[in-house]
Amino acid sequence: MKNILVTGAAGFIGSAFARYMVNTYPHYNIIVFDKLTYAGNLNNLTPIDDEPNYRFVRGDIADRDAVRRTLAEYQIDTVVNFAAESHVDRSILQPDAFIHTDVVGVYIMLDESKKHGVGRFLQVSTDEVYGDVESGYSVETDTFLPNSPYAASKAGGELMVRAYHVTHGMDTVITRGSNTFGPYQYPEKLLPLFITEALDDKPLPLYGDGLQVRDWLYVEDHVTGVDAVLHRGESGEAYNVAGENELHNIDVVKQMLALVGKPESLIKHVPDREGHDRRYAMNCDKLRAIGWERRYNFPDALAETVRWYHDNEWWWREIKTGDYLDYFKQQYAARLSADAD
Ligand code: NAD
Ligand code: TDX
Repeated sequence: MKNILVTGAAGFIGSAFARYMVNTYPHYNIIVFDKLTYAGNLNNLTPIDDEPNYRFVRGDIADRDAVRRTLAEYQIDTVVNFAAESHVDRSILQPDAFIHTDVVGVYIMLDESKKHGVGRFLQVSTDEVYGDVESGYSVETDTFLPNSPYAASKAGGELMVRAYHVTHGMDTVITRGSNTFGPYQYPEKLLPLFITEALDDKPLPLYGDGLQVRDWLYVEDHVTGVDAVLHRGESGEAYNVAGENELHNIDVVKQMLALVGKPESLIKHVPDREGHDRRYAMNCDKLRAIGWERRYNFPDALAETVRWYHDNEWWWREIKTGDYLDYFKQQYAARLSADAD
């Protein structure tokens, strides 16, 4: 590995991965390729702007010519694909972009990578491909049962990765991460949305009874999981990256409110998300077997995250304007004025 193309790395997890890789492996060149959709933000990459082993290229992973040119210009030998439409609620409102990026985009990246002779191709995927897990823990060989258009599009992308490995012998690996949180997360996901709304004393729209279970993983631990699979994962295999930290949504929100110093009366139960999965939970023994271990515990990581949003209003206030407000209105206006189901 020498020249690594990291797609989607102006977003939340990809930018954390790019910052980590640039600093951890000064002998690798890290080329970020990102379309800069609403979720892409160059402010996420300013900490590495001046590093000699970092470059940024603006482009769409579904744009064959742009992908081909970039692979050639930077003599790319390794691809890590974070690029995706990533928000379940948006996939319910408008699924088109999810098919474009999470299915077609993955296919174009694979096809051009094959033609260019890329070595390792790592696809970043999600626990949501397994669907609702009533009891027990998902293992990597479980059947896919995706329930949202987002989860279905991620599953489609993954299956194409598998096909290129089996059919064309490409060296592919896949990571399936659980619910990730930390600094620089776009304020549409549960924690950054609720932290920033709570800081402004606004009501927090908790879907349904709030008893859904998610497995919370700190972004820095997700990043080292991807690194472990990139360097030590077996070709053709998928690896779960889990927080092993299951919590009901309502308990996550209460812990967050205590840290922000705001009352629980801000919580407002609103009508549920359509097709809302009750629980995700994965076993990650396979990743541990290749030497990964988590370094962060949830209470400290949540406190650090709350502190970051408190100290970096400049980052999120700039985002919560314009198109963001249109989305917020579409997703929440009726919910916040309705009674919960
Ligand atoms: P994000 O929405 O914060 O960032 C996505 C990035 O991809 C943005 O920078 C955006 O500009 C870019 N992008 C979108 N479409 C593109 C295209 N067609 N071409 C090039 N760039 C494009 O997402 P995130 O939360 O950082 O998630 C990153 C990856 O991790 C995704 O693949 C997601 O499915 C996966 N994942 C996320 C979580 C989570 O909890 N956030 C958990 C597991 C897996
Ligand atoms: O306003 C809200 N109210 C609410 O109750 C929002 C935005 C969320 N929720 C609930 C829905 C979920 O049960 O909180 C939980 C977490 O929601 P999200 O932050 O939207 O995450 P989730 O739907 O679980 O998906 C996340 O984890 C898997 C990421 O967004 C995906 O990209 C990742 O693949």
